[in-house]
Amino acid sequence: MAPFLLNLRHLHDYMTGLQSQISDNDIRQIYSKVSDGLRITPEEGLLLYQKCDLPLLGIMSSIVRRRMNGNLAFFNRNFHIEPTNKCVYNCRFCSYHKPAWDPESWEYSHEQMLDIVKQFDSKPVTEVHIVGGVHPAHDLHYYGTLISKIKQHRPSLHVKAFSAIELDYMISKAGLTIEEGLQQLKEYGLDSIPGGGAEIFDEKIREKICDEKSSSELWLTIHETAHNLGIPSNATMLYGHIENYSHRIDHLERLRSLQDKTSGFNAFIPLKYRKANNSMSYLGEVSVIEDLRNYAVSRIYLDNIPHIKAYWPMTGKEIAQLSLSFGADDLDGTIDDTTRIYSMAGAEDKNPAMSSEEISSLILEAGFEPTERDSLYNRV
Ligand code: V47
Ligand code: SF4
Repeated sequence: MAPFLLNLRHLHDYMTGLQSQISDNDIRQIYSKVSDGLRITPEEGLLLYQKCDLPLLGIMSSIVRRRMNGNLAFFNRNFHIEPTNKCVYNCRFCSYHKPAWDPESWEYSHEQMLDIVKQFDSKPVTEVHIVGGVHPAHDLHYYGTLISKIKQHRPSLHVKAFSAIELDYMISKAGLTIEEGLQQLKEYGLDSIPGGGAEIFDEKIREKICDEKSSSELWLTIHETAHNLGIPSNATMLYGHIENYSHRIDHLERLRSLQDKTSGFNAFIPLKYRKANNSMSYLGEVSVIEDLRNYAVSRIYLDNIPHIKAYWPMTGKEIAQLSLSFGADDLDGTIDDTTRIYSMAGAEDKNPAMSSEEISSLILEAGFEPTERDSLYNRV
C-alpha cells in the first residue's frame, strides 16, 4: 500500500476512535464548550480527568492553546540561585532540604550569590530565579539587601524570587504584614514571584504532605496581595502523589477564581512528584500519559491564565517537547547548571542546562515557533 493510503487508513481509524469518545454525551458537551470558547465547570473538569482519552484531550487543549498563544512556544534566558537548602520545614515530598550538620547542606553568602550573578555578565540572560529553603535566621531585609545588590550590579536583570512560603517566613520574621513586606521587597527590587509552595490546596492532603508550612489560604493571600501591588506571579501544582482528581480540580478552581479577581498570574506550572530521596518514595511516580493528561486538563480549565509552563529540568526534555501538543506553550529557560531541587529528587538530568539553540530546535521539531520572551512574556 502506498504510504499516503496507509496514512489515510490510520487517520480514518483514529477519527473513528475519536468519534466513539465524542458520542459520549458528557464529553461531547464539554468538547462543544471548549471549541466555542466557553468555560467548563469543576464537574466537567473532573469528567475530563476521569473519562476523556488522551487524543481528544490533546485536541481540546490544543484548541485552547492555539486560541491563547497561536503556534508560539516560549522560552527565556535565565539562571537560578538557590541561596540555601537549610529549611525550618520538613515537607514529606522534599528531597532537597537538609539539616545544617549534613554535608549536603549549603548556605551561600551575599558575596557568593553575587559571584553567581557575575558569572553571567557576558551572557544575554534576562532573569534570575531565586528560590531555596526557608532559612531560620534570615528575614526580609537580608533577602531585600541581596536583591538590591543584584540590581545595583545589573539593573536590567528581572528578579523573580521567593516562593510564598519563603515570603511568609521572612516577612513575619521582620515583624511586617504581608502587604508591608511585599511593598518593601518591591522597593528593594523584587520584580515577580515564582509559583512554588502551592503544592495541593486541599487542606486534608496538605496536612499529610506538608503540615507545618503556610496554609493554602495564606499562599493565595500572598499572591493576591502581590498582584494588587503590581507584582505578577506564577502558580504551581504538585501532582502525582496522594491527591486524587477532585483535589486537582479544587486546586485549579481556586487559582482560576483568584485570577478572575486579579489577572496577576502569568503562568501555571504543573510539577510532577519525583520520588528519589524523600519519605514518600514508596508511592512511585505517575506515567508520562498522566503528565500529558494533566497538562491538557490544566490548559482547558485555566482559561484565564495565559501560559502553561513545562518545566523541562523536572519533566526531561522529551516530555517537555511532547507537552507542547497538550496545552503547554512555555519551556521556561535556558537554565545553566544551577538548579538542584529536581536533580536531588530524581530528575534524569543532573546538570540541567540548554542553550537557546537547543531549546529552539526542540520546539521546531515539535512543529511550533520558538519565541524568546522576557519574564513578562514580551517577545525579546
Ligand atoms: O514548591 C519539591 C516542588 C517547588 C519535589 O515559578 C517537588 O517559574 C516534585 O516552584 N518532586 C519549587 N516537585 C519549584 C518551583 C518552580 C519551579 C520552576 C519554575 C517556577 C516558576 C517555580 O518544587 C516546590 C515543590 O512543589 N518540589 N520537591 C519533588 N520531590
Ligand atoms: Fe523546605 Fe521547600 Fe523543601 Fe518544604 S519543599 S522542606 S519548604 S525546601
